[in-house]
Amino acid sequence: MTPLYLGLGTNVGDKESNLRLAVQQIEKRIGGIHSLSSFYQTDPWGFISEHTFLNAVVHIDTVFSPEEVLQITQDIERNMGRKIKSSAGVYTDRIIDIDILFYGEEIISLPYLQIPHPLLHERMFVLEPLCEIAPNLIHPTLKKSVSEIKNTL
Ligand code: PH2
Ligand code: MG
Ligand code: MG
Repeated sequence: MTPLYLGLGTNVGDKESNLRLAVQQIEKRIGGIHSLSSFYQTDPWGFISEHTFLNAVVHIDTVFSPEEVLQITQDIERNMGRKIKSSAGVYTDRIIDIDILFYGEEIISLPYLQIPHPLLHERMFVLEPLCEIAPNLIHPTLKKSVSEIKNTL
């Protein structure tokens, strides 16, 4: 079993239901929920939209590989009705986005999969919920705890 941290975000539809449904699907398909943060209302980061976000972070213990987790999270996104994926840093409104933040202490740098998430240290909408459930977690490449990273942002 490997500790897996996923970041969840939604900014259209019934956002609270979207997060709850995503968590339910994650539990069913990826592994038991170790902890779930509160839901945080946040302003769109990196793009302009009239729709605010609801963000959360979940810690799961999983038997699946990082690639398998990616396949499953993308399948959950598609099943929940996400049609357009953001690409090349151009973001769009979404029903649900599930991002892999950490997979144990693994460092993966593939064109389609980067772990730890390459932007998590710049995003308060990730660090705030992450700090709520895992303040002492060490970022495997920055070698700092999540709370240290948050406090210097
Ligand atoms: N996700 C993004 C880009 N901007 N802003 C907020 N507040 N929350 C998000 O989840 C988010 C974002 C890319 O996936
Ligand atoms: Mg994202
Ligand atoms: Mg994503």
